[in-house]
Amino acid sequence: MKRNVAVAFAVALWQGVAAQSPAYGQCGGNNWTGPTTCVSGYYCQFQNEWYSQCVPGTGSTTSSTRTTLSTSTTSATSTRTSSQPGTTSTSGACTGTFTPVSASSYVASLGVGWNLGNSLDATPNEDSWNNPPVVEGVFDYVVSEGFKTVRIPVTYTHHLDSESPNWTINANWLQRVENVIDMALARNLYVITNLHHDSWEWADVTASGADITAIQSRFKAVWTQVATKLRCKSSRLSFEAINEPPATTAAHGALINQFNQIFNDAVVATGGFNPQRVLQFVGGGMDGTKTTQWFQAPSGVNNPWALQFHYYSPYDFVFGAWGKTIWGSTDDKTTMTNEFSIVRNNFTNIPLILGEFDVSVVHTEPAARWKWFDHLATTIKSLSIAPIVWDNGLDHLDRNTGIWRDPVSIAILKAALAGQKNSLPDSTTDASATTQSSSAFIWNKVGSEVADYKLPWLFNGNTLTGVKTNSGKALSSGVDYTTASDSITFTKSFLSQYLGPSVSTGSKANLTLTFSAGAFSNVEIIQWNTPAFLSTPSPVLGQDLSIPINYNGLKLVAAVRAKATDGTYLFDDWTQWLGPLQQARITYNGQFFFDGAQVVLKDATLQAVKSLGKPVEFLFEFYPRVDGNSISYTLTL
Ligand SMILES: *[C@@H]1O[C@H](CO)[C@@H](O)[C@H](O)[C@H]1NC(C)=O
Ligand SMILES: *[C@@H]1O[C@H](CO)[C@@H](O)[C@H](O)[C@H]1NC(C)=O
Ligand SMILES: *[C@@H]1O[C@H](CO)[C@@H](O)[C@H](O)[C@H]1NC(C)=O
Ligand SMILES: CC(=O)N[C@H]1CO[C@H](CO)[C@@H](O)[C@@H]1O
Repeated sequence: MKRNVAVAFAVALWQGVAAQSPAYGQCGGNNWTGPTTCVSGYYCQFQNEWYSQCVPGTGSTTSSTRTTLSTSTTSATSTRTSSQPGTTSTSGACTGTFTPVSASSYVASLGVGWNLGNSLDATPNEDSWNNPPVVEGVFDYVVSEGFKTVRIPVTYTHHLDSESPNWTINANWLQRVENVIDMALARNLYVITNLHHDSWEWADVTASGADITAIQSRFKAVWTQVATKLRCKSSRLSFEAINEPPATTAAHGALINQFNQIFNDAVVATGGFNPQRVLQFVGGGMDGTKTTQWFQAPSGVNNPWALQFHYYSPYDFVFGAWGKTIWGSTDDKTTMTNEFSIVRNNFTNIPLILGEFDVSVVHTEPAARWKWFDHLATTIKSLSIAPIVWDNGLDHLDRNTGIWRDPVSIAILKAALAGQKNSLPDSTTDASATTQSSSAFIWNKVGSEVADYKLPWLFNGNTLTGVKTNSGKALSSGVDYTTASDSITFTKSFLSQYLGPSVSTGSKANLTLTFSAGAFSNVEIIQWNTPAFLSTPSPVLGQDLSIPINYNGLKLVAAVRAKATDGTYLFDDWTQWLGPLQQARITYNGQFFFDGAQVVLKDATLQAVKSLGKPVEFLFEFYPRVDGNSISYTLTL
């Protein structure tokens, strides 16, 4: 949501003041020659000997002498009711301790990190999207899974008491943010917090007519309040300027560099422990390419600082576009290695944090996904980049139950960061393939006799040390399975407990495989048949079309092909140049999605069928991705 009218008004006011300092402006400090009083509604608050600032309220104006500081500090400290560390008085020094740390040692301590995504950053409220309100227990789940760091993104836009000119953040919201950060700090986690969707809600420098001066003064006002609230927290807390600020040109990139400068100056000016806190700067867009092209560090920075960037590449695999369900060829790996090396080589001496990356368990094939996580983890480990996995609440931690939905990916990250090699199920990597295999599954089709089942395996120097079923039974090597240098074979006698020509369809067992080093892995045993639609509802333009389905096996759609009966592609004609598994395939989320009970064609897809003016055949394809494991649905609108 844009508020261009309001911010324009803020600028007019800003420029109109001369004798008094503006909202959040400086009003005192050593060698300060400017105004020492504030505009109406603000008072001049002592921050440190170099800086006093106009903050909202009617508190008595504090003189900027050392003597006043000592007095007010003492009285504030003595009247504090709790001894909780890291609290602050409005005008005084901090209680608690702060252990200064260099940015490189900070980054080296982060271990594997997790994002509390779609919570405090959700809009308008914490529970408006897909997650329950944050409770302490969430951080216990995070600690017990082995994470050392949480990134807590926060959107402030919808939590203001007043907008222009003072942008006062609601006190309850600021308190809520502090409380959640305290939950994590109390568990000795490293914590990173930021301004999150503010980046596109009001701080978008690419928006037409964007008033840059107004955006920047608001950015300063918001950071000043956040940093003031958190200025006494331990050195485990780090501030990140802003999440993924939109930028499409070098000029935008230069503006984001100014944001970093404003952020640095505003945070330092709040005093407390903030002039020593680790700060994280960002480049326009925050992806590796734009960051290397445009990022320039702010000047006069005395704080330790790191550079944060994000990675969601390749787009088609990560976001389920155009039938890209495989990953892990030599080319795929080389591309990823190069993308990270370019960032590292542009910033040889700068501590780097990968603040977001992820491939979703919701729509990707596990063997391909695990290869992606493993190559990412080993690459960034070799480049000393700290990883913080994105989690919107649907991908990794179920925040209600504490269940990690893809524990293998997390184990892969942790083991690779610890310098171990991971053993992985092999899978198809050739982009010209016509079928896709995956050793993350043992399949048996209804009607087929069970036989020994060989899974090609990438041991990566490790040996298989044990296999257990999800009911806890240990398998017997040589009886239930045998291993070779590049494969594991499960025997017919073992598999016959679960599978057979007339066994009902569905997931029958999960096997946990452990190795001499590295992460554990998982093989799911599935009896399958071609899925079937339970009904074929009539499409209604203006609505998504949901088709109930019996998956008859794994509840995962691999891809959807959309072609008119005369061969015309519904979308993206150029996909004819891709491999046979990708031609005419449409894109997850924007054009279709699915859950355990239905597949859904988005309204945008129905509209495209209508404007094409021809019957379109949708071919829904499933795993195993072999000929015939698909169902067709033809739509005329
Ligand atoms: C913020 O500005 C508005 C509009 O000028 C004003 O009504 C309000 O009292 C101000 N709030 C504070 C806390 O200064
Ligand atoms: C820096 O990044 C650019 C891409 O933005 C890349 O072309 C260049 O090779 C990188 N420099 C180094 C030393 O890797
Ligand atoms: C195996 O694990 C998958 C993924 O967590 C789950 O959906 C499935 O129900 C499990 N199968 C069994 C038999 O527990
Ligand atoms: C940069 C500058 O002018 N610094 C002066 C600030 O004021 C002190 C006295 O309070 C001087 O000693 C500095 O030279």
